[in-house]
Amino acid sequence: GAASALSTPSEYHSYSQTMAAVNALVSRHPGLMSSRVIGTSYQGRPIVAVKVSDNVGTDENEPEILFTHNMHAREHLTTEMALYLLDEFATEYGRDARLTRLLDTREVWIIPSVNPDGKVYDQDSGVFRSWRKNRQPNSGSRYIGTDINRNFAYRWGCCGGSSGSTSSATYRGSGPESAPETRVVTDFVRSRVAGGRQQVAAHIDFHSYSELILWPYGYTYSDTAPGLDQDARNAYAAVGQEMAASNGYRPQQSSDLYVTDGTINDWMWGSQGIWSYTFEMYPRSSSAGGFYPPGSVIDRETARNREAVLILMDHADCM
Ligand code: ING
Ligand code: ZN
Repeated sequence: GAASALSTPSEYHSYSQTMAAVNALVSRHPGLMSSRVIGTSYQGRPIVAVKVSDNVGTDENEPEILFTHNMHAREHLTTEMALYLLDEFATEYGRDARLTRLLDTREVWIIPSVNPDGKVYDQDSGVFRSWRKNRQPNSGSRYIGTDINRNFAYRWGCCGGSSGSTSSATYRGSGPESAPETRVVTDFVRSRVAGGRQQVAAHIDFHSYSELILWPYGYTYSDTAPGLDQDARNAYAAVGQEMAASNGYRPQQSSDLYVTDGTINDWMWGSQGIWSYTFEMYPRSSSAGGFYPPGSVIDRETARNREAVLILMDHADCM
């Protein structure tokens, strides 16, 4: 029945368990992984980025690939995706020839939780609350929170799919980058510019659910948007379809799903020139558990994206 398709909070790593698992992996693999606190959430929790590469202590002037997770509080499978990738890189480096080559020639950044306050609020009271936003109060309102994925500064609030109402789950915030968590991500990405060049070539923002691969722009249906000419559209679609062939997700431009402004994908592409995808993970529909599928699917549904991640890492040298 429907109840058996749902999970309990303890079936997923909590925020503190996630950080403990990350720290354990990093300390066991000091030549391959290092972590740094790139900023803090509204409530003061550390937001951590883990770098994975050979010679991890050196900025080697290799193409960089960024993976962001758990921007939306209730999308706990995406945090598990970060732990899966870290564990896979730690285990398979030096064993799997392709993965080893990719880590030797690229630098990977993983941010396991962009929204730690939201994750804690959703998970740590013993019952899931289906929370999406961060936990930042809004002045003059009793409603809490900004949708971080409507708070980015490229065409913020221009066009639709975000709300100006603090009670909405897609509240865009009082201004672009008004959420500290948005700012932590954008400051980090801007910090990767060296010699006038953005070193991050490619990015996936992991969400759930629907089993989709999305790419910019979200804010417009137009074929003639700045920065998105026909060649770029074709390249987005080609790599999107290649990744989708490996995981069975459905690939499409994000505005083909629905118009959204202020998303991370539009900012990454429109303002930084970074090839930026959203993965909407398992399940395909709410009947299989929605945001809270049973913990028994975690191994399968994270490993399902291994190939797609390696495909994007492979392409990053010509993006
Ligand atoms: N979905 C994404 C959202 O932020 C999305 C879908 C991402 C649409 C990027 C457009 C661009 O609404 C979830 N589940 O959060
Ligand atoms: Zn989401």
